[in-house]
Amino acid sequence: MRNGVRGALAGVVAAAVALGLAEFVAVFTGARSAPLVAVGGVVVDHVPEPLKQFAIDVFGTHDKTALLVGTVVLLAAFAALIGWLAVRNIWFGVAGIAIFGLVGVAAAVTRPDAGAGAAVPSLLGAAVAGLVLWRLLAGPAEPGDSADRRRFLTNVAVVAGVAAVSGLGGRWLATRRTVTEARRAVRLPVPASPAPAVPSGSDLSLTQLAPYVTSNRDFYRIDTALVLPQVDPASWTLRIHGRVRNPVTLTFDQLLARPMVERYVTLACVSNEVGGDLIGNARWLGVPLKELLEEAQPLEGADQVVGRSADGWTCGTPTAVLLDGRDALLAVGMNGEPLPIQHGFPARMVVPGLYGYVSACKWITELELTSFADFDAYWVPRGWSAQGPIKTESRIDTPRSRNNLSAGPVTVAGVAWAQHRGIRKVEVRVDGGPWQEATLARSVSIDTWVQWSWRWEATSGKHRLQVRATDATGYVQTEEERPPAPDGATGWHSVDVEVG
Ligand SMILES: Nc1nc2c(c(=O)[nH]1)N[C@H]1C(S)=C(S)[C@@H](COP(=O)(O)O)O[C@H]1N2
Ligand SMILES: [Mo]
Repeated sequence: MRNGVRGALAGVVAAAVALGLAEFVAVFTGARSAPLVAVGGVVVDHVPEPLKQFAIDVFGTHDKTALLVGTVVLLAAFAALIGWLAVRNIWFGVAGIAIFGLVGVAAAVTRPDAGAGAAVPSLLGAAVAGLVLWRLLAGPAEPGDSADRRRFLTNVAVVAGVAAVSGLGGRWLATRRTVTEARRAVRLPVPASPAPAVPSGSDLSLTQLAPYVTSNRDFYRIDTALVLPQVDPASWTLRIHGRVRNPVTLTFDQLLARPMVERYVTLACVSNEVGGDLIGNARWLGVPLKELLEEAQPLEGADQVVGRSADGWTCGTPTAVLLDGRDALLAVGMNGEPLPIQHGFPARMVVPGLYGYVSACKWITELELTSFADFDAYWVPRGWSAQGPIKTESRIDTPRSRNNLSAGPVTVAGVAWAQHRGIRKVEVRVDGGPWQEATLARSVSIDTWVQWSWRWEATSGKHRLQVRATDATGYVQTEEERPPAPDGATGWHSVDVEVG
């Protein structure tokens, strides 16, 4: 075996065992202290906006998996290079590993929620990797010495085995230490104010049309968390503090003991492109944020409520919006279940009419009253607006461009939304012709989206279908095409179809 190949192989297994052991140790020091997750977290927090949007566009909600896989591939390449250099001089190898170890340590200890042991996984991983590299490459290889070669490959296999066992073992232990059991044990109270019944006819039940109520399983997920925060309701508290007369701290039991409100609210992501699916409608159970804030008594000038999560993410919501009487909730239930872990268990905010990035804090642990002048929430320094009211939008769900259509009647249908204003009208046009009014289905309230449908007498050939909505304030959805940043995409959704 050539010395270069030998070095590269040694480098890769040394890196693998470092990551595997770190993964295992991180079960005890916190999932976000594992070097991959810590470095990935730093990348997520600092990646330039266009690159982030690109990742969301290409990988959708798999953007995080793509980041982790990409990091592993890059790391393997660097590890091979370090091993290759180490053959020339072992100190190159040691120095290379030390640098990677320090990067891991630096990332882990600077994460917002870093615990005392955050440096341990990277330190231990780097130490073992250094030792492994040194042992594997100790002594010059004899060209053509097959016993030596066999010994080397055996050692490589053993190290790879240790890497796999510790890494997979760590993963397995981590999945056993989730709050899944604690979540299952939660008994949600019966709402003092139940959600209105979904009127019949709200859901047209068409195959390609998004159902009126989105199931928890199908509900979109957007957040910066590379590993899901596991927040134990037994030790959870919500602290309402900052510019308040009367700071309040609530335990989960105290929260559940309060009278609860249940409401349908459609949540939407500001990153949603025109025609995109980062939107969903669920039945949320929770305590009105207005009541909690009024107990805390915001002081004069506290015009922003900052929601802060267990993993240090923040959003900033206008205090006035939370007090204006809309059904803004500190939610604990989603569609009749405790919040799924990925949707914020044990508690999150839900505010009708505002994009999620300014209002929907998951895994929430704090509400801090401050002002917009004094504090920028997570996405604001990254180029997004401090204010994020949801824009009036509409989408065509059926037909889709790949459908085989034949001439004659075709049902065109979709959803439209303008949360907390309500939808007054939806119109469709074909090939830039006159706008034709669609039929609106019923909906529970102005805080949810609404389905619409329109019967089209399709003629053969290629056609362009377009939709626009008018909200209850009379505002007509703009044709102007704008990207999601800084405060939500605009433009009309178009679908090009071919009728046979
Ligand atoms: N802790 C935390 N909460 C968060 C986010 C986040 O990154 N971290 N993202 C927000 C954004 S941008 C959106 S659109 C909604 C999405 O909520 P969902 O994942 O339950 O659909 O969560 C919001 N709450
Ligand atoms: Mo979002």
